[in-house]
Amino acid sequence: MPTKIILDCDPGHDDAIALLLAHGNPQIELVAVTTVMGNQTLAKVTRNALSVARVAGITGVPFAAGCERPLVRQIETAPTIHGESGLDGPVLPEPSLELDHRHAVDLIIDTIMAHEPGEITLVPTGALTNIALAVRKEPRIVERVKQVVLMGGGYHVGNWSATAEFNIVIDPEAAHIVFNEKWPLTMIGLDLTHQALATPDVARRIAAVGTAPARFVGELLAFFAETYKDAQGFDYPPVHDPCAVAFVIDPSVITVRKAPLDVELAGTLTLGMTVADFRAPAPADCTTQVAVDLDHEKFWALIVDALERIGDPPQH
Ligand SMILES: [Ca+2]
Repeated sequence: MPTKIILDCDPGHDDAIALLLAHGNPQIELVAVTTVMGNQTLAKVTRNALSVARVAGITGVPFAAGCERPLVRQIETAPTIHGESGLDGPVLPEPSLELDHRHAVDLIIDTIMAHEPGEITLVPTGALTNIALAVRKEPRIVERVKQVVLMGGGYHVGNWSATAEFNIVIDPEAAHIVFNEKWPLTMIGLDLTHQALATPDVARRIAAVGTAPARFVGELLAFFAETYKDAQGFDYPPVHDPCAVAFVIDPSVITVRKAPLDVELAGTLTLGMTVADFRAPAPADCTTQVAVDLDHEKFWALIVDALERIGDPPQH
């Protein structure tokens, strides 16, 4: 039985690859895709999600737009990493799917409540604004989801500040809500995703797939490589978001460590820092864990496999 996931995202180069992986892998059933502002404005990332759906040939999955600003703070986007469109590099096809009429928060709640307890896994790969509001509007979702596997944070590095990661620091109050609910939560942070580097060998293997979606990913990675080199000094770009999907597909791709987690809301140097308490032993009631080590070969093999399975979808 495939695992049913809701992907809550802000595409975003790595979100786009996460969406392709979720669609192409047979162990994942994508039951909803929701968008949140972040890498770019809500309008841009929502359009990007629908464009990627067309590239991937995704049909029959509801897509809904969510929050256009953080809970408390002003919107902050990342054009230095993702460009003006949020998905610069490839030509983005005109979307062919219609957006669901519901707000993302309602689509998330409806989807979780319409399934059996333990059926839905939440995979947030952007700011946690939609998820936080969903929890506040319908608290019963906490006990109904199987687990939350999110890309965000980091237990010893930041990228948007010295100590904080972008998805968390742009809406730290939302992250605080999500990290403090008693659901099983895995934080796939920068400690892990900085191991998911798209090396030249990875680019060659993706190019060898030879399909339109694989070329699309190649163009995303080429743009991402340039901005990551210029803005963050990386030799090869870290491809964050698909790591969360890969963990849902095959937990052996990522080594995890149980630790209580919280989000700093008051620090002048540490706002939005995700603080992991590694003092042993972790308390018996601890429901959170952090990603530590990535199996680089297994991870990229999953991406290549998903692209091979997607093939060249008919365009309509
Ligand atoms: Ca993202």
